[in-house]
Amino acid sequence: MLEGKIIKNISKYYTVIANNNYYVCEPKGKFRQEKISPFVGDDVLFDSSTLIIKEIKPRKNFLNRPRIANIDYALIVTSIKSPDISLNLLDKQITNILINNVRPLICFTKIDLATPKEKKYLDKLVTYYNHLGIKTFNNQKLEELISYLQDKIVVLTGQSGSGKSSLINKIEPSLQLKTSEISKSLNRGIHTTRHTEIYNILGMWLCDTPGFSSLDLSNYTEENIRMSFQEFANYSCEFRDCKHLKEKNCGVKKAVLDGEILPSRYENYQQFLREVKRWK
Ligand SMILES: Nc1nc2c(ncn2[C@@H]2O[C@H](COP(=O)(O)OP(=O)(O)O)[C@@H](O)[C@H]2O)c(=O)[nH]1
Ligand SMILES: [Mg+2]
Ligand SMILES: [Zn+2]
Repeated sequence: MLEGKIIKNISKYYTVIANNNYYVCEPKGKFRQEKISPFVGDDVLFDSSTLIIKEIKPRKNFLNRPRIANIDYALIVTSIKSPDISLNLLDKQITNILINNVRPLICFTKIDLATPKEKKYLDKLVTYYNHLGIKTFNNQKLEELISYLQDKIVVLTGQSGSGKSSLINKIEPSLQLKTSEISKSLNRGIHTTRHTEIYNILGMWLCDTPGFSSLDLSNYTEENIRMSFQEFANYSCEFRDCKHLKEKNCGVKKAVLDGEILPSRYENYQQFLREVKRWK
């Protein structure tokens, strides 16, 4: 038996790296009966002669969208234009990532396509999210990103067409990952990347994933959502269990009016709560 890490998955085949060798394995049949499936990032025990994965080691953390386990950071790749920035999707990803005990980072892309006005707006966002404790980068100055991510396992997430594969190509051009132009009529990306794979480049473990256009929060609780809006904890409300909705003397609502909390953050919070409630 060998121990290794899954770095790639295409249908039922999992590529495991162990002692610098690659093994293309399949999971044992029993996993299927038990409704367990290995994730890219899983540390596994496998039989190197039959190439069957026998055991999945306990996970430090995992995400279901994209599917990945044992990661240090999730880098949310967000384009300013084409596709246009969606603060709703950005906040939703942050919420999803934080609830699953993964640390979010943001990498803004396509700043070259932004108008001066849009760049100003971006500066405001950068300041806000940095203040929140979420480090932000852009794909123009990659040195900063590369030094921050040394020895880390990082999954790239974000909608199709936001520039995930292009970012990895920029760091390691020899990979030549497939990228594609976004659809002009839909202003949306095409699902070019079809599988999840971790690349070991320049001292980082970067995981490219297929994009997605929607993310479902329905498995979470109202409390999960509330905790994921970490800046809200800086304000005090009259009621200790204030949901910051219709309550009187709510510090969060006051902070929104005072311009301390971004209106988009508060709107997204309300929307995510509605999404969670709808299914309860
Ligand atoms: N102008 C501009 N285009 C970019 C940038 N980053 C990526 N692209 C383009 O955006 C399209 C989608 O990129 P891709 O990497 O396939 O996105 P993915 O779906 O997130 O992997 C491609 O045509 C890229 O060339 C950028 O910073 N500026
Ligand atoms: Mg891609
Ligand atoms: Zn409140």
